[in-house]
Amino acid sequence: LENVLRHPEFLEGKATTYFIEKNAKDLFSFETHGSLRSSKMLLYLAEQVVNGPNHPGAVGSSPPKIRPVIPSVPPHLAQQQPRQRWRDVFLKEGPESWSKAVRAHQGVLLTDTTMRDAHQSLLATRMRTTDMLKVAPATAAVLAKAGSLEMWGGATFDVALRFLHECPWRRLEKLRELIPNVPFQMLIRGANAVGYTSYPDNVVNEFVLESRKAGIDIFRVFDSLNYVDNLKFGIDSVVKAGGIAEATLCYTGDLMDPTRTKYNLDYYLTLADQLVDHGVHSLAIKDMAGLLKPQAATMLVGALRSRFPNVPIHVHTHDSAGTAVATQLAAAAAGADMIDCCFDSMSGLTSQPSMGAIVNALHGTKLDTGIDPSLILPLSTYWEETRELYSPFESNMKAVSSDVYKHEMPGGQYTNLKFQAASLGLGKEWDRICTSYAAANRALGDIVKVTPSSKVVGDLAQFMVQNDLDEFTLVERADSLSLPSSVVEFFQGYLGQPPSWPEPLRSKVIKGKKVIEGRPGASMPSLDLNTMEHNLKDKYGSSNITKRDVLSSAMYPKVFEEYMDFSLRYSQLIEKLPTRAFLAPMDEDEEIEVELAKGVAATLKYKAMGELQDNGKREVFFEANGVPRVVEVIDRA
Ligand code: BTN
Ligand code: 3PY
Ligand code: ZN
Repeated sequence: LENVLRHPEFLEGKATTYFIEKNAKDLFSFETHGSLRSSKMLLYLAEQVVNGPNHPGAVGSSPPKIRPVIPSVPPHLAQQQPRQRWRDVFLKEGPESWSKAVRAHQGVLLTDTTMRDAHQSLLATRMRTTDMLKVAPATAAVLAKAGSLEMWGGATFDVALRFLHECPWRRLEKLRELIPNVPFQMLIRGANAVGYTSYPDNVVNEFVLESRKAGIDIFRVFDSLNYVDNLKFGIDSVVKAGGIAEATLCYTGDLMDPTRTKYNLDYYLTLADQLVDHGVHSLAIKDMAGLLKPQAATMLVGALRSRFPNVPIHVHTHDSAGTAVATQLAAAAAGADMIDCCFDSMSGLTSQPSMGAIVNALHGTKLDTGIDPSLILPLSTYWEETRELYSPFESNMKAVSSDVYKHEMPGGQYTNLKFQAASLGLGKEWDRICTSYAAANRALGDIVKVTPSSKVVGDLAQFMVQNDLDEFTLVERADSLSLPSSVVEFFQGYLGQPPSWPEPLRSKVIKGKKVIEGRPGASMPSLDLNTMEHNLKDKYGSSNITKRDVLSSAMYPKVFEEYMDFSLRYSQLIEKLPTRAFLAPMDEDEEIEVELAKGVAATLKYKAMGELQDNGKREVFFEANGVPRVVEVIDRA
């Protein structure tokens, strides 16, 4: 207390909400021996015991008490120098040489999506950094010859901050330390960066530059409407930052269906022409919903291969209807250089195809992936056991479904929307929502559906079910409806320009409203990141805010603020809690180990909870390294 009273900020009357947190190092010696931070961690555990878990979307069963077996680094690989081929070529010779080397390589290169799209598509994006770090050394060894690891971007950025209460940048930095040899790849929503709306150009440019500095090598740049001006802007941003610019064609519709003329071969080739002319290091086909049938992959990859002999082609798909392994094998046979898959136990359903299936299928052929098939299983077992811990976020999807050809919902959106619908009381209406999703898509002019345009379609679909509308009554009554804001903003042009606008619906919706022509970022004023940094430092203390935090805040102001409040209240150590203890209240006498600092571990045991006191609080009893500790928390029941 004396330290507080003598502190200059306190004496000047400047001590506000965050005074203690900001100045903890001066006021207490706690930070050095970690006991303040471990008290904060106990507070988190105690609150969870008294008031139950607080994890929105956790509707499945409680996580079991298991400790996944961490795969060891195979000894024969541990003795070798880390194989650095693909990352080395890029780092030493630049992105153009990387493109040439990839084209010259005979086998097909794998991208492992386990740490990004697989858990985004199966587990509501909830995989925590700690569970990735445990398997990182073995991954670096086993996947040393892989083309890349997709381990960042998409929804992971938002979900890490919002629900996992951890810093996405730190995830990237730590994984980079442990996996220096394999190229890291991120998914970036072009002008929407890793958010749901358009951001000022300077925010996207700074974000890409920082991502590059933090360790991203390959940037898969897409636009949710395949809008070429947004794509070109994103590509320029990556090229300026010195990264590998992988321009993306989002795949929708059905190339094999001659009646669907909007997204035909000519559409994709024309788009690819514009991107390749602009200058790209790689071309991706992004099949976010799993609609790319094997024959369509043969046709599309084949056509792109002969048109662009020097550009690497990279294919991404989902297994929603069950075709994904076949699609990737067809893509590889037609000349794709890189194909996406993930560890077997995280594959299938709305996720990517199985690595084990692909590696074994191609083993010994001229398209051999270079990955040793016998080394995949220990990692797959690790992910299988780890996945168990995330049982609260499993959807109850038991099998693939060719229904996806009707609704065309992206894999990552399927389970998410199902949960959203349930929380709006529309759980029993899921079939209607799927039908309505298809109708909403037609009403919006048959657009590419991927974040954020997929959210527009999903919001409209739910609105149509709630208001008992079909695509015809929607248009008829559009003047008088209060449509979801995402839908209105889409029509105003805030996401950019689709190939065509549906009329008369658009005119009815935008009547009297501001309309954006062309690329939204072009007319947005820059965000003053320096002032933002200054303000954040003022609020949270200068040692607590980095340039990367400023970018998190620029994209997600409120989420970032909540993340900071959470970490100041409970400390950043929460990200080191074992996943079961993070997600569910500890049982009596359950013991966990947490690494407080490098080489310093604490053993925490929950003992008991006291009676409800008159002040509405309860005491919660723990042992920390055998020493009794008591934490008081408010009982909110
Ligand atoms: C896609 O568009 O391809 C995937 C959709 C991803 C949806 C993510 S999951 C978490 C977040 N919440 C949403 O409503 N959408 C995103
Ligand atoms: C995302 O944007 O998060 C996606 O996964 C798109 O498919
Ligand atoms: Zn995907």
